[in-house]
Amino acid sequence: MSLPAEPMSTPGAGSVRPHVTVILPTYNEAGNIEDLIIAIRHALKAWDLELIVVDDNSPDETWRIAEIRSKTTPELRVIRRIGERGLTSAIQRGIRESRGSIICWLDCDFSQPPELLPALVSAVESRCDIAVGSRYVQGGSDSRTGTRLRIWLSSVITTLSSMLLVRDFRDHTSGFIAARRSVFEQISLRGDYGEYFIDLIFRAHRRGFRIVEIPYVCVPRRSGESKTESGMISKGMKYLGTVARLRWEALRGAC
Ligand SMILES: Nc1nc2c(ncn2[C@@H]2O[C@H](COP(=O)(O)OP(=O)(O)O)[C@@H](O)[C@H]2O)c(=O)[nH]1
Ligand SMILES: [Mg+2]
Repeated sequence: MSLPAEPMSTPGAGSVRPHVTVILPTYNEAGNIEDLIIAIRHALKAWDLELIVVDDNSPDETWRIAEIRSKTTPELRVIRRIGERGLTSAIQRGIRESRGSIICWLDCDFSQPPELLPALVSAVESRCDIAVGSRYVQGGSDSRTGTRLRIWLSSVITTLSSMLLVRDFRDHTSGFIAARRSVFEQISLRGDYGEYFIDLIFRAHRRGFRIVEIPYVCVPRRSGESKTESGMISKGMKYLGTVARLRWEALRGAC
């Protein structure tokens, strides 16, 4: 995978390229996107920042709100994908378009607090290659009230991933991350939806990247609806299939 090579620049050092890129994958986040952009800019005001919204032509016109905001926000770019859908490919597109030395992304619904971004970015600057916002290490939790099925599936997937893939890692479906650009020069995201995260963490671990988890409290989304709740069984099966496939690939020495 070819990404433009990028030496680590220092924050605020007048670097030509931004130091930190935050990718915002959106589908029907009209009620959240503007406040989220404001909150991220505020949280990361000490860093040279690039924001990339990747929206899949949302019917609620999230892309339009972001485009209007971009006219007064030079660090914000909006990619509106027409005829293409999918969380994984949206993030991968953002990675491809990014220029930062550190690349981050998070859910665009305020369930993952933008206030944690400085801690994730600082961890990557000082002590690891990948920092993950985690609900399942001490100090973290998930206060969302999902359906029983969702909670059960999530705990099965997390437990199996820790048993079969990366033992000392907990939040295999986090989706809240900051990582060095070099990680994505070696690994491109695979999958359709949240299972890409299980795949990314396992392959990064196998390649020797240092990964740390930083606790956060996941809260209910501020506005709009979850995309995971629809088609939960088929999504859950894909997650479990990913765990099985990675274990199998590892046994064969194929990943
Ligand atoms: N671009 C894009 N973003 C998506 C798609 N599906 C979900 N998202 C975004 O991915 C993030 C996670 O989705 P969300 O509905 O919050 O899932 P949940 O947290 O598991 O309930 C949110 O920012 C969504 O707007 C998609 O097909 N395309
Ligand atoms: Mg969410």
